[in-house]
Amino acid sequence: MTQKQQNPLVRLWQYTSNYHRTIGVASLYSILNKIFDLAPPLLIGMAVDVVVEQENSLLADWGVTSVMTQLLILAVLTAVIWAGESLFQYLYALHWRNLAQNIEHDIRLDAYDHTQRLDMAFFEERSSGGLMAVLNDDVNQLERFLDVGANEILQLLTTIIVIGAIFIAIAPEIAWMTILPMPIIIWGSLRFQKKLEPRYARMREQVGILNSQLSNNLGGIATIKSFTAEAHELARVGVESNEYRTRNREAIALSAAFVPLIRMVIMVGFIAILVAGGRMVIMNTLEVGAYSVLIFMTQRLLWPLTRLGETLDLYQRAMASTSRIMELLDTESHVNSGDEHLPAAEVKGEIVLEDVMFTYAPFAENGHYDKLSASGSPISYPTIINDLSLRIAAGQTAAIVGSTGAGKTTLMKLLLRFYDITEGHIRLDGHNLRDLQIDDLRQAIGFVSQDVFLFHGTVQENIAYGTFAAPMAQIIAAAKLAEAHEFIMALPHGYDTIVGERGQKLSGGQRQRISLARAILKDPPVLVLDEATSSVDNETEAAIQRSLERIAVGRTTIIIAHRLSTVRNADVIFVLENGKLKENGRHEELVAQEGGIYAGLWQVQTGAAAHHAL
Ligand code: DGT
Ligand code: MG
Repeated sequence: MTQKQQNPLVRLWQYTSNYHRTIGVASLYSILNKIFDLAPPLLIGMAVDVVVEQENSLLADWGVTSVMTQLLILAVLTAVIWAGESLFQYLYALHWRNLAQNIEHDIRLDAYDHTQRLDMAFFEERSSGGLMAVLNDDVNQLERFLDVGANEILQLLTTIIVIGAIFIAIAPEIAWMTILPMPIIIWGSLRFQKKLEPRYARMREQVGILNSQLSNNLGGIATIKSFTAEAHELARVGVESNEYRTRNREAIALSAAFVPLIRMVIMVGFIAILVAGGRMVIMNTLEVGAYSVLIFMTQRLLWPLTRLGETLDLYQRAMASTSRIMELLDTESHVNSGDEHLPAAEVKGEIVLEDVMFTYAPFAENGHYDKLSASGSPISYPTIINDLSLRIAAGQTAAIVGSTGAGKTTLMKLLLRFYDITEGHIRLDGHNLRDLQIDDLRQAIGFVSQDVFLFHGTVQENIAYGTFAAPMAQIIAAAKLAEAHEFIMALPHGYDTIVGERGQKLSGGQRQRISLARAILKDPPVLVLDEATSSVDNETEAAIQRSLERIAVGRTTIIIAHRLSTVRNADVIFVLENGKLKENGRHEELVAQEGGIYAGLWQVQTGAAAHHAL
């Protein structure tokens, strides 16, 4: 909590503790480059001094009387200074840019890894577009700042200090004329930036909205096409894009005025020096050479100061980005791993639920979700699993049936600890799930999800996902058991066929079989099949059924299915209704129950009910 309120710059500094040395070195190069960069006006001053004063010049005072030698010294000095400037420019660019890349890389990996370990509930609350904006745009923003912004701030400070010092040394009487506008400019820039900041914030917010809309639309492209909603979607994107343009325009109106205004303020200082300095030269209280230095130096102030707005902007954005990245890194999971180690090889597979209650509550930063709505009325989140107790013995094949929305998938998500139950206990081989190391638990369970997700890549890579190093022979064996081998061989490149994003080049049933093969290859002690054969034809399903009987040997298998023919051979069937366990037993027992839910479903599915109705 306290960390969140911390200054983002401080957070960034702490975060980059590995790089403090490099930052120091890079800063030194930036400062040295600037000092060398500011030397040429001094050289011009000295050159004027040499040609005007000749034998009475400054260099002559130092013992070099010959004008030609004086010029030669200036030439050598110039060469050295320019070479130094170039060298340090190369070095600071090299250091800052590599630093930016390294820090960007670290933060990106850190933020991604932290994010992928956050609770499932977190992802329900946040749009993937919004998370992408942090993981991508904000990380890049930070890189841009480190790449150029940090250097510019350092060099600007160096410029102001060096020029101030030179002015005070050369002509203290009029130095204030240039120095005086400086605080005004900096104060003005900060004010300007403050005004600009909310406009930029509104602009960035709109970018996020626009991004999520675009990615959502691309994801739902088939729906858009089938409803011929292209014009509708274009209009919706148009509205958001137009809003973005408007917000940008508001920011531009202000930001475009910045450089012209700064120039006007500097102009005042410049004219003052021009006139007052010129008067001093005429009155012989100022050398011509010194006068030239003052004039040229004032010029040198202009450019970095006009960039002040941009630099501050870069800084502001980087800090806002840092805040968002740090906020993400500060987000804590509530589903945390236990300590008990239980290797998958030692799991027998007994699953026991005792009085389990569960509610999907929104993800809350502090672990306390809103119990009151904005208007103050209590929010009640529906109970999804209601006082459920059941036992699946090790090695059994259990089935869970029930109407849609009954909580079957939810139960499996609880088994995987995607969410934590609100009351009761779930045990695997007698271990409370909360006590187990989460990776151990998930490694022990093979989960074929209801919504299959395939990664962009080859069929082979998708089957080997999670096992990764599996030999080809095992991959093929798993594919054969999942009735996938045949269709895979018929694909243009067999196992090397690219499945496309989310596996869109395959049919629904093909995707299901690949995800089944993936779970078979994992060879887990507990196998969960959530509607794993809902999209395949009856014949293929029967074939998979036969393989499953072999696969189910020696492991606990949980099958969720609407098609009851799939589950009739299960050792035990649980009938779930609104999160409550209504019936349980073997198929024959349940069918025999007069007026039972299962018996009713069975009748509907086998067509017996149709006859009754007639
Ligand atoms: P199905 O697959 O249609 O046969 O239905 P089930 O039995 O698998 O239902 P399930 O467990 O997916 O959903 C039960 C209830 O929980 C339903 O009212 C929707 C809600 N629900 C499911 N998944 C989530 C989730 O991820 N977040 C929230 N907030 N609610 C969810
Ligand atoms: Mg489900």
